[in-house]
Amino acid sequence: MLPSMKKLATCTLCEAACGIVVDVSSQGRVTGVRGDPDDPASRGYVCPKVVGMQDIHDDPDRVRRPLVRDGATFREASWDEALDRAAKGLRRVRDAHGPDAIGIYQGNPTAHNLGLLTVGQLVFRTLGTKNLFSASTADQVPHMRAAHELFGHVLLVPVPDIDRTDHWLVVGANPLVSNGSLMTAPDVPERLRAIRARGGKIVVVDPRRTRTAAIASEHHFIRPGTDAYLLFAIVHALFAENLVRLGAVTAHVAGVERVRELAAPFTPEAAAARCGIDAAVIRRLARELTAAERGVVYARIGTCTQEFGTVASWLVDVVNALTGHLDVPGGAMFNRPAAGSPHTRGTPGRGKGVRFGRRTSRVSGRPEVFGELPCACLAEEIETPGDGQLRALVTVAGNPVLSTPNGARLDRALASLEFMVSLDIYVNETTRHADVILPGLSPLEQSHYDVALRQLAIRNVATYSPPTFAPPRDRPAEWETLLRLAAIVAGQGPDADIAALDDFVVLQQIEQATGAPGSPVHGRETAEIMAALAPRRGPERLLDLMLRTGPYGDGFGARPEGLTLARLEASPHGVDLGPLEPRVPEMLRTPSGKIELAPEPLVADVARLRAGLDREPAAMVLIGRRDLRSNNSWMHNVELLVKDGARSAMLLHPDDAAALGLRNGATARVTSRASTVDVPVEVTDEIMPGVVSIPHGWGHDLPGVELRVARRNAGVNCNRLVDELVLEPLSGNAVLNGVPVTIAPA
Ligand SMILES: Nc1nc2c(c(=O)[nH]1)N[C@H]1C(S)=C(S)[C@@H](COP(=O)(O)OP(=O)(O)OC[C@H]3O[C@@H](n4cnc5c(=O)[nH]c(N)nc54)[C@H](O)[C@@H]3O)O[C@H]1N2
Ligand SMILES: Nc1nc2c(c(=O)[nH]1)N[C@H]1C(S)=C(S)[C@@H](COP(=O)(O)OP(=O)(O)OC[C@H]3O[C@@H](n4cnc5c(=O)[nH]c(N)nc54)[C@H](O)[C@@H]3O)O[C@H]1N2
Ligand code: SF4
Ligand SMILES: [Mo]
Repeated sequence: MLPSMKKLATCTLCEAACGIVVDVSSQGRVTGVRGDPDDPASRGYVCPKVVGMQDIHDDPDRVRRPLVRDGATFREASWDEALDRAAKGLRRVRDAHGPDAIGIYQGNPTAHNLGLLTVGQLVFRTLGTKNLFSASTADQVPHMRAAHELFGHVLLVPVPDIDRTDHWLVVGANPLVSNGSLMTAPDVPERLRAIRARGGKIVVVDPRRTRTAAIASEHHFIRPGTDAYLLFAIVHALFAENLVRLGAVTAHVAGVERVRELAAPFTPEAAAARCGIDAAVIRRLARELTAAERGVVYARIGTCTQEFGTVASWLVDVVNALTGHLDVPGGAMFNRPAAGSPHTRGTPGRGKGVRFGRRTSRVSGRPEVFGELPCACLAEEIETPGDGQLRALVTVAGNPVLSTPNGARLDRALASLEFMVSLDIYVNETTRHADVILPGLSPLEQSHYDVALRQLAIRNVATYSPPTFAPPRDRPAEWETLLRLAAIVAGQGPDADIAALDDFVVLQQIEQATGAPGSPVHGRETAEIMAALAPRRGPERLLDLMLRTGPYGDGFGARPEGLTLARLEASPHGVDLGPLEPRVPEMLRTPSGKIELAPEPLVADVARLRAGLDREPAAMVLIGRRDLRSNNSWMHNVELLVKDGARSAMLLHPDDAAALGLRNGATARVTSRASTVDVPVEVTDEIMPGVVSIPHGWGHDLPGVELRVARRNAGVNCNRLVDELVLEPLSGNAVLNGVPVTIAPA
């Protein structure tokens, strides 16, 4: 008998990427999952969701064999049969209607999956469709758009240096519960405690008194959707009171005068009337920010998934710049990711820029952003007949029926598709519509390096985790499944040479590196680099290439002390590459080589914001929320996390409850432009009057959903209420927060 073992891994369930120790019994079963005290970033911390790593692995409902549709239900099939059917279905649609008749929707776990993020992304391109959708347009695209305009690259989203700040203004985020977002910061509780312990201040601006607000020095209610007014008023006050200081970045900023002009109408008094925060408080927030030696503003979902999301995200960066907190310790800083990034390659300090809206969506003419169309347009693109209609869909690690606006409409639209393939590990609200489900692996059967989220970490850390368990022989990794699927779609038989395709994928990347003037391997022989990467394959080979050509890499011999995947393997707890360091101007990729504080497309949207100043706000609006023991839509099948039932009640202020005649526990009927839902009410003064909150990700009671635990605690899908027709114009992002609703007793 084998002895029991402890295996090091990374929790892939949220952005924090905590290091974990998995206890494995002699029978090969997981007996426990705990924090790894020697992980340089997470230092032993884990949150309650970590049980999901074990539970999902063991979950009897998890899809382990391919499923193919058989009338109204699914039956298990061999990989050969399922792949053949998937490929035939996609080919049929492509041959009849062209490659753009196939859509791809990628969900959030893609960002936590090494295979999907590396090989996967390159394979999707081979399907040749321009109809790409993802959860990003229900999430962070406004931040990316702003970062792109100001700093020249989508991944140059500044990260709050919370380990060194003494003044943290948190707007529309609840990091104590979400564990941080666009801010890879495991163990938020301890990091927040440390700010307070060193005499620092935390100020939270949120329509709800969240857990983060509760431990903050100060909390202000804000009317949903009005963050841009607050932030502009702070800018106004900074100029009016002569408090602007650009500090370290002074020589590199363009557009300051333009920002001053733009801020003119947004006096603290005018903003106060819209956002509900006193003018005197707004002025004080401005003064305190500039006075703080190490201060930073940080905003997330509440500020970006709303009507003025891109402008608000931009203004966060503007306030950080104007208060001298950009690119300095304790302020808003830029990561230097070990696995490389376009902003660690190419010509330092200057870039080409990207054009937006090179094409628009077919039905409602929404501009593309970063090559994608808004996920809110998915249903109309499927439903609307005509040239270019979407007739097939591939979903990858996504559950848009619960996650994207007007879920009920999308649900109907998916049912009307000619063909659908889902790469997923559950039969859920979305994948139940598929003709073929190709299962991925359990989180403990996959290796991990967080190619995406380490780019936004509050500390430069590089960690590689091998799989805890080798997947069963008959279960390929998702990148292999994708390569095979793409090969068969392209016309190769079921015995397509996956190894050759994998070689082809990496060769292209090597050629890019050897051809790039700034690269440490510039001018070297492709074959030499290829040989140095042997015998690795798939994601590991691409990762090794990225690490070795990255800013700390060994450059394949150019810097022998540098980082390689082998070195990470020899340091299983992770390699600490130190705190964030100032990077302006070297990281800038704007065509001007400046920080563009007043970029034209954002400036143009200020007129819309101004017009909003005089608008009568809706009497009642809906916002979302997150819960510590829930993760978007897909962890409600974990018994330990839902044992007290669904937590999707609607929070309602006592004054509103009294006016509406609704008592705690009563059922309310909530109506929006999109739909009507009935939802239980929780009366609480933690929510501001005129605002209700329902979390997303619930609503598991649809027919055909094979999630036994989740079905028992189905909850309500708040995205049935979210309007798919109202999008933030600059980013195409869904407006998830601030949705006008009317409420009555059910
Ligand atoms: N109203 C409202 N709506 C929201 C939000 C909100 O705040 N309010 N938040 C938005 C945000 S920020 C996000 S990120 C989106 C999330 O939107 P989605 O990404 O569409 O939804 P998830 O719930 O994350 O679904 C993840 C899916 O991936 C599957 N999965 C998990 N692991 C793997 C794997 O390794 N491989 C494969 N192939 N599949 C896997 C799960 O079974 C599940 O089907 O929701 C958005 N929707
Ligand atoms: N436990 C848990 N952790 C998660 C997730 C999860 O589902 N559960 N999801 C993960 C994902 S995909 C993401 S993107 C991150 C998100 O991370 P966060 O953004 O930190 O998460 P939220 O809890 O959605 O916080 C948004 C806050 O904005 C507030 N809000 C709503 N509207 C407005 C507004 O108009 N203005 C302002 N100022 N505030 C507003 C809400 O009340 C809420 O407190 O969390 C990640 N971590
Ligand atoms: S915070 Fe929780 S869910 Fe997120 S990585 Fe850490 S343990 Fe996993
Ligand atoms: Mo997200």
